[in-house]
Amino acid sequence: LNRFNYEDPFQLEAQLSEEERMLRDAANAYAQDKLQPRVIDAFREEHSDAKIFREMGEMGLLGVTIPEEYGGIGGSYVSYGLVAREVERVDSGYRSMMSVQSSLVMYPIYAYGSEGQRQKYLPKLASGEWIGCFGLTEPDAGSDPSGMKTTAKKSANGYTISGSKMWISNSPIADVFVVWAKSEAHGGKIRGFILDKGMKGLSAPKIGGKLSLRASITGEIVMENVEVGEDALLPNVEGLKGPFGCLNRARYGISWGVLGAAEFCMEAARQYGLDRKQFGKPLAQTQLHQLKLANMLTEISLGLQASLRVGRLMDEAQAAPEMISIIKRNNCGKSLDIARVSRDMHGGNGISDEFQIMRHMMNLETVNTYEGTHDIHALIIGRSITGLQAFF
Ligand code: TGC
Ligand code: FAD
Repeated sequence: LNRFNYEDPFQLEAQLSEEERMLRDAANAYAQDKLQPRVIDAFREEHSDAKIFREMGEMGLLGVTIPEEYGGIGGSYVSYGLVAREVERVDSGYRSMMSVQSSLVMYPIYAYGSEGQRQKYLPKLASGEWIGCFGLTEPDAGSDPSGMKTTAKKSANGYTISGSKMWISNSPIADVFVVWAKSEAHGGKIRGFILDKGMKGLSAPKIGGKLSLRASITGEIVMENVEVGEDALLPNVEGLKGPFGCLNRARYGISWGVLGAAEFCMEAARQYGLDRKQFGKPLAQTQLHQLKLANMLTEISLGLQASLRVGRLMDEAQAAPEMISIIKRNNCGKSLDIARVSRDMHGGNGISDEFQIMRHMMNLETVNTYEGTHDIHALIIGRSITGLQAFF
C-alpha cells in the first residue's frame, strides 16, 4: 500500500517543478519569519506597514510573472499561486497588498502599456520602491463596473479625469494609481490611465473601521479635474476587457491564497483537538471533530488540484475566465466555511486574536466579496451553462 500523507494528500509536491518549489519555500520562509511576528498587532491596530512592499520586492515576490527585463522574475502562474498561498497562510491582507501590486498594477502596465510606461513604472513597482493601486469600483458601481461615472475628457495636453473610486486596496499609501474611466474622446469606452501621487486634484482618503483585512490599508480615490498628459493613457486596450484581464490574474491568485488561510485554520483545529481534553479524552478522538477535519482536508485538497490545473492552463495560455470563476468562487467560499468551523472547534479560545482563526475568518469575508462576489461568479458560470445572462 502507498502511504497517505495528510499534509500533501494528492502529492502536489511532486507536481511542481524544482524552480516552483524553491520560490514557494522562499515565500514560506519570508512569510513565517517576517510577516507572522507582526500580524497580530497590525490587525489589532489597523496598521498597514508600507515597508512590506520593499521586503517583498527584495524577495522577488512582486510581479512574479513579469519578465526579468522589467524587474520581475519571469515565473510561472503556478509560482505566483504558490506565493499567494504562503503569504495568505499568514494573512489575507498581506496577500492583498502583493496581488494588487502584481496582478492589478504591474500586469496592466506590462500588458497594455507603452514601452515608456513599462520602463518608467515596472522596475520600481517590482522592487517595492513604489506602491500601486487599482481603481475600478465606485460608490455606485461595484458588481456592475459598467455603471462607473468616472470620466476622462480631452484637454489641451491630454485628459481631465473626474470621479471617485471606493474600497481601493493600498490607495492611501499609493504612488501609482491605475484608474479606469469612461473616455469621451474614445466614444465613451472604458480606458485605463496611470496617475501619479501628488497630482493636483488627486487624493486618497483612508476608509477606517474595517473589521476585515485590517493589516491592509483601503481607501477612496477622489479625482477632481485631475489633468494628465497623453502619456498617462494605457494605449493598448479599451473596454471592460481591460480591467477584467487584470482581474482574471488576481482572481486566480486568490484561489490559491485562500487555501493557505484554510490550511492554517485546519492545522490549528487539528492541533487544538489533539491538545485539548474534554470528557476524559482528546477532542480529536471524537467523531464530530474528525468529521470536520475530514471535510476540511477534502475541500482543501480538491481546491489545490483545481487551482494547479487552471494555473498550468494559464501558463499554456489555455485558461478561460469561467475556469477562474469556478476556482475563485469555490475556494473562497470553502475557505470561509473552514475558518468558521475552525473558530467553533476552538471553543472560547477561538474568539481570541492570539489563536488567529477569527482574524482569518473575518478576512475571508472580504475575499469572498471582492474581485467578484460569490454570487457574481455563480452568474458568470451560470451564463456559460445556459447561454443566458442573468445579471440584468
Ligand atoms: P460582459 O458583457 O460580460 O463583458 C464586457 C467585455 O469584457 C470582456 N470580458 C472579459 N475579458 C477578459 N476577461 C474576462 N474575465 C472577461 N469578462 C468579460 C467581454 O468579452 C466583453 O468584451 P467586448 O470586447 O465584447 O466589449 O460585461 P458585463 O458588464 O455583462 O459583466 C458582468 C460581470 C458581472 C461578469 C462583471 O461586471 C463582473 O465580473 N463584475 C464583478 C466586478 C469585480 O470583480 N470587481 C472587482 C474590482 S477590483 C477588486 O476587487 C480588487 S480587490 C484587490 C485585493 O485587495 O486583492
Ligand atoms: P454590490 O455590487 O452592491 O453587491 C451587494 C450584494 O448584491 C452582493 O451580495 C452581490 O453578490 C449581490 N448582487 C449584485 N448584483 C447581483 C445580481 N445581478 N444578482 C444577484 N445578486 C447580486 N475594488 C477595486 O476596484 N479595487 C480594489 O483594490 C478593491 N479592494 C477592495 C478591498 C476591500 C477590503 C473591499 C471590501 C473591497 C475592495 N474592492 C476593490 C471592491 C470590491 O471589488 C467590491 O466590493 C465588490 O466587487 C462588490 O461590489 P459592492 O461592494 O458594490 O457590492
